[in-house]
Amino acid sequence: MFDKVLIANRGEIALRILRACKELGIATVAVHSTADADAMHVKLADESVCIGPPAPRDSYLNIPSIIAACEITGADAVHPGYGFLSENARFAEVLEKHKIAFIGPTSEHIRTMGDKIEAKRTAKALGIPVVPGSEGGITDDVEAKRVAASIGYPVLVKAAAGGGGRGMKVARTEDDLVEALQTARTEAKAAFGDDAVYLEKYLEKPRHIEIQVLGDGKGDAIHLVERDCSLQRRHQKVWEEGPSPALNAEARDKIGMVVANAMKKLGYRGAGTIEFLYENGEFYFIEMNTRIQVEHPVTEMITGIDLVNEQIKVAAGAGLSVKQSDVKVNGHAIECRVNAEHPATFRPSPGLVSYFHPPGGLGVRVDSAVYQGYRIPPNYDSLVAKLIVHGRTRNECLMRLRRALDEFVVDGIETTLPLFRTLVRNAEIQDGLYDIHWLEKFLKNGGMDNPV
Ligand code: MV4
Repeated sequence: MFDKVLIANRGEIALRILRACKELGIATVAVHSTADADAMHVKLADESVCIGPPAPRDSYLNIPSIIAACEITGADAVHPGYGFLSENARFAEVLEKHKIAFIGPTSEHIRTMGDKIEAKRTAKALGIPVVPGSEGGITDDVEAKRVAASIGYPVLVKAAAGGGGRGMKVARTEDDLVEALQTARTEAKAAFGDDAVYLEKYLEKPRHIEIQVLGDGKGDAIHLVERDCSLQRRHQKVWEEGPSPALNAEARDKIGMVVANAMKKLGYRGAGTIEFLYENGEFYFIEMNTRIQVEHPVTEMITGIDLVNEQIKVAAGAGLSVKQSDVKVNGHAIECRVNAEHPATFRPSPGLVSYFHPPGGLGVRVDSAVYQGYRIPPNYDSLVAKLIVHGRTRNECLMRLRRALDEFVVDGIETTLPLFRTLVRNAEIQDGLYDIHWLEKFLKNGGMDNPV
């Protein structure tokens, strides 16, 4: 097992990783920017190193500074958390060269899944169902028209280097298509420095369902069922839950086994998420994330498995401590991402948290690095806390969530708590009847005109 882990992240995920290390008896090193000198992850770690100024590119994304922090402190492994360097293949490679373990998959698997065309080709070869579309990239308009005609309109032009919805264009007719290809290429070139695009059948009203996996890197892998992350705004997840209200046990087991078998064949190591669009009873692979995700506690609450603990164990070569038959769905969990933002306009609201009273009680988990008197810096994402609630049934979970939201007090800044108090009382949400467009339509139609 590792002696000392450096956590190349900040905020609640840095705390989450610290806690897993402490339970394994591993010493911890925090790194921080000058804006984060007072941050909770710095206070809770055994040691800390300042790695640069507030701008992420100069600190949390600065590979030489992080390697130097490892050398100075003698850390033998790095956990990247999510965001920042978590899916940077070069970072994983540089660590490998310095004989420092990267708590994540191989740089090769990160690189493959980072290219959406390569990822889709790989998924298909592994037996995972994919969205009908072009075999690889599209280089000319004639080829695009031929593919679009064969899969049928509407089609979606996507950037190979994309993700997070950037560089996507819908085409409903052949005339649209030529324009969509042009704009998608231009946008992709500007945003990612890569103008490669591909074509897919456009799914009109899917749900976003993702499957959690764990692999030992030696050919064993398991799935930990799904999370439904359909409630998003501008490609930012807002509310995640598991299991999905749209699946029955049979559909869950079927797709879960397909994914687990694919990860075995790939020899995948660590935690990963296979993202699908789900429409009319069919799953369509869109992307794979090769990191621990923000919403991982949903899975932890319904399976009782500590995902970060498993990530550390497999990175140390100790294998997984759970088998597929150990994975059972117990009840229901919902996560709300409470952000420092106006609940209707989503304008960021950093600043001093003058009062902070998180909820508690049975089935309530709050993952947060915020404390009363803490000043949320304007330089990073606006996550204040993840409120994760568990219940024996979805209904019990909803009732408990309503209670927990009413208990939660954050003063001094605006938060999205009123949005969640409104959502938890909404009939369609209560019935689980929502797709990826539900939240944006709700907001556009004045859903937050009278917040709770
Ligand atoms: C799609 C799609 C419809 N059809 N692909 C958006 C981000 C990227 N991860 C994939 N995305 C989508 N891909 C096909 N073939 C609709 C979306 C999409 C979406 C997906 C998941 C969650 C929210 C979304 C919001 C808008 C569009």
